[in-house]
Amino acid sequence: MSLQRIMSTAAAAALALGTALFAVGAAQAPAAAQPTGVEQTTIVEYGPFTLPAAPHDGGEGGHGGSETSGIELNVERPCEDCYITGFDPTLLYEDGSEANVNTGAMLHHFVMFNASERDTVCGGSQRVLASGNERVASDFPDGYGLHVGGSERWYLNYDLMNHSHEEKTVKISVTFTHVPSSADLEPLTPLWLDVGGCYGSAYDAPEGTSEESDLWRSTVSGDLVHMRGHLHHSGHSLWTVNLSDRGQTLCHITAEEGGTPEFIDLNGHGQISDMPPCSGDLGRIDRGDYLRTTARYVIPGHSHEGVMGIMVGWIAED
Ligand SMILES: [Cu+2]
Repeated sequence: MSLQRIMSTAAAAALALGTALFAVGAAQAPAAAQPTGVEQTTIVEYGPFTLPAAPHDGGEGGHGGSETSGIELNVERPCEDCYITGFDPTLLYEDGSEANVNTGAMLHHFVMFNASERDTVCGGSQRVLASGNERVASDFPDGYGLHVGGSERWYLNYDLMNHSHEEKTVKISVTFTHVPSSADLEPLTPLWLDVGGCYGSAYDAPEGTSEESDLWRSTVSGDLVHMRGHLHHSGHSLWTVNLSDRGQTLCHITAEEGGTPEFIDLNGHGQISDMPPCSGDLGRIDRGDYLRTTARYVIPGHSHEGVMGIMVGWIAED
């Protein structure tokens, strides 16, 4: 395993801006001011991973890709005794250029686990954050952050694909923003809401329009402030409602496919290029509430094996 922290800098501009905003806030409304400290940006790279050349052409129902998956233990965290305030994942080639499906490489998905905390929904190691090839950035609302302790251990589960006929070497790169623990933010707890339930995220979606749902009875109370989703190719939309609160929609995300040329694969298919997160005051959740998460796929002409529908929320517990 080779991990590399490339950069850890306090951006001068952010420092100046943050200081100015705090000064204004303090002067106008001292009681409501939320000093967040100096926000730092740290890029952490995971890998490199070598992806074998695709074994055959994608033809009749074949994807023609090679798949590389695994687990890396004790991976680097962006900071210690801190709060993560946002993360922006991507996949890069060794030379630092963006690796996407137009040149063969696909970030099928990765999941970061914290072995020192228990997952609220399924038990086991806590699923902290994740992304698929849509590589959407998450920025938590002001005043909230994901707390990272001093000694916790993280590990990474990755699943990468290569559709080109050449071997590719890639690395997962995550740009984190974070502040020290002294910033005293409201800590966020991840809620991994998976239509596959707790025993496996992948399921087979039939031809045409289909929906798959899962129900979770909340074991926590608090304010939900951010949600992001993950679907595979032909995923149409994903949403979570609180059935115990008149079916209130907490977050509804419609996927975009092939929005920019990097997301058109070598077979000419558009892959998911955007899944805009929900952020802000998304709703209140009480212990015992039933949350239902639903994934909709619209697949013309054939079925898809091993698709996913995952909504990850972050809640500020009472
Ligand atoms: Cu996936």
